[in-house]
Amino acid sequence: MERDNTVITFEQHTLLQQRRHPGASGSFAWLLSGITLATKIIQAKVRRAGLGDLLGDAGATNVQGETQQKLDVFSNQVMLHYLGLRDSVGILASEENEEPFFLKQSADAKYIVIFDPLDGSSNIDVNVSVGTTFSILRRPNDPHERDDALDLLQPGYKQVAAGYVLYGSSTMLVYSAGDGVHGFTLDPAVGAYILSHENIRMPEQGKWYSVNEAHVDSFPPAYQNFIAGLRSGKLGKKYASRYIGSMVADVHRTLLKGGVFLYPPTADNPRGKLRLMYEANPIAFLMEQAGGKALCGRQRVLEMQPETIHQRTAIVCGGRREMEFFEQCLDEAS
Ligand code: AHM
Ligand code: MG
Repeated sequence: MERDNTVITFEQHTLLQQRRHPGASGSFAWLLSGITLATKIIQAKVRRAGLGDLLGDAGATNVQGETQQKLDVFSNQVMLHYLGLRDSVGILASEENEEPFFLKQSADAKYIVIFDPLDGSSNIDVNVSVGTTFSILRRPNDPHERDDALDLLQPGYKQVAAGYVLYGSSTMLVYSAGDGVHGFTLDPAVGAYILSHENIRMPEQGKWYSVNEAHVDSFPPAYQNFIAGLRSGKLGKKYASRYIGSMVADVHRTLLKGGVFLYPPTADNPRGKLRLMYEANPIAFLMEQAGGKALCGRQRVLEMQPETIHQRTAIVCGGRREMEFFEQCLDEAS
């Protein structure tokens, strides 16, 4: 068969990557198939969001005190179900559940998956893009060496793999297992995620910053100066703003087109709004793998030691030039 006519599916791609790791059992690829299956089911539901009785809140609040949308509840159940069926998944944790699920203790159950099943779901009612984020960690193979709580609370640099699925004008899975960032677009005719963006590299400099500017008065001075500097042309061009308010969509644009995405500390959220373990960590992992950076103040997001699974963090992530300028603003404000 001619190379030009072939397509590479996500499954083929991960199996090829696995072959580079001697001794890989295939259980990791099987785990990933739980994510692809669950997100295909979620996207099918999201695509029908204006039909039937899928819109609106489910009449409950989640652990963050936020109203749960019907699609949040559905997406969470789907992720828990299909990942829970994988023998290699020992622990699952979700934005929608206060406590993690400690599922299995067998030697095979060596992975932890932490996810936000439907980030940005308050946007669903107005047909704006939403996404699923996930972070995969490893626990010791030997059940006697395990400590469930400690195994769960690992810093982001220990992620084995991470990614997101964006339910946008097309459905796209963006993923890294530490060998670069690769994007797969769901071909609805085939029902498979097809490699469409191999080895994504962030532009060193973009032209947009992405932040909820309504809170700018309560940002710390370094963040205020950073945004003012981008707007006034300190990096050689005057930046424009783009903010959807749906993290996966804002990050996806930043990853492909460059620029910077940030959610600084604010008066309402002094530690930032986004959740470290299932929002900031997957994003930071992808940004770094694509040649960018992700910081919480001066600290690398991936080096932050989590204290709880639902802890929040501030984040600034983007291309090399913008991030250098952010660090300069931190120096000048101190
Ligand atoms: P969610 O997990 O409740 O959906 O909230 C997270 C969302 C992100 O997608 C987005 O970046 C952020 O909240 C937007 O917050 P704000 O409306 O304060 O700008
Ligand atoms: Mg979320």
